[in-house]
Amino acid sequence: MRKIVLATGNPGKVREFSAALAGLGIEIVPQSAFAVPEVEETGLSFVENALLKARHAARHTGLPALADDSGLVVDALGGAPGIYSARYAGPGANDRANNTRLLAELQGVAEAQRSARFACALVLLRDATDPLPLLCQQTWEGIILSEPRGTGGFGYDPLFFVPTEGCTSAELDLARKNQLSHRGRALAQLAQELKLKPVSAVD
Ligand code: ITT
Repeated sequence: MRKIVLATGNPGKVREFSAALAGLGIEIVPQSAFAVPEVEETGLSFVENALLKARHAARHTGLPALADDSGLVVDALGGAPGIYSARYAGPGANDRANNTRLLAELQGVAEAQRSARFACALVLLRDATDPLPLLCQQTWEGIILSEPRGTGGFGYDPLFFVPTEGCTSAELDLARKNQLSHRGRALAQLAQELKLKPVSAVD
């Protein structure tokens, strides 16, 4: 079985990755199993940060590494919180504090102006010096509510209303969220590419 280190410290992402990649004959090992220290996310785009995380984990473990950098892009806020989504309410902020700040920033903004999207850049490096990373990027459109709904998912899910489903992403079960979401669709794209590649490509 091919072993890939998953370069994330976010348990919500680990759940989604594991479900989406089940059945591909890949063993996904979270970087916590190797005590990989966190890397500073100094990039100015999702893809740059995903590369930083994947390269860091590949270097530490000697394994192929998969990383996601993702975030919420809100039109009325000029694209914020964007690449700073995890730390919107300050360094080390938790989901509740980030959601509180988002609601405060959007106070008084009418529903028609509350459009937003989740974005995900997914990177797979075969090793730390891989010159040709596999890269998949996807977005997911929604509207930011004025109060949270639902208990599933993580991050901004309770505020992210998905018009096509008539509920927030925190009200979707994990399988449905993975079918629709930025990360789920980037993972499906990656899975497709991996199936087309010989096993040695990620060994
Ligand atoms: P790692 O860097 O260790 O992977 P992180 O949570 O810091 O974990 P990011 O830097 O990619 O990850 O920040 C992504 C943030 O964007 C995440 O913390 C959430 O606040 C938000 N986010 C991304 N995808 C989301 C989703 O599917 N549902 C809700 N919020 C999401």
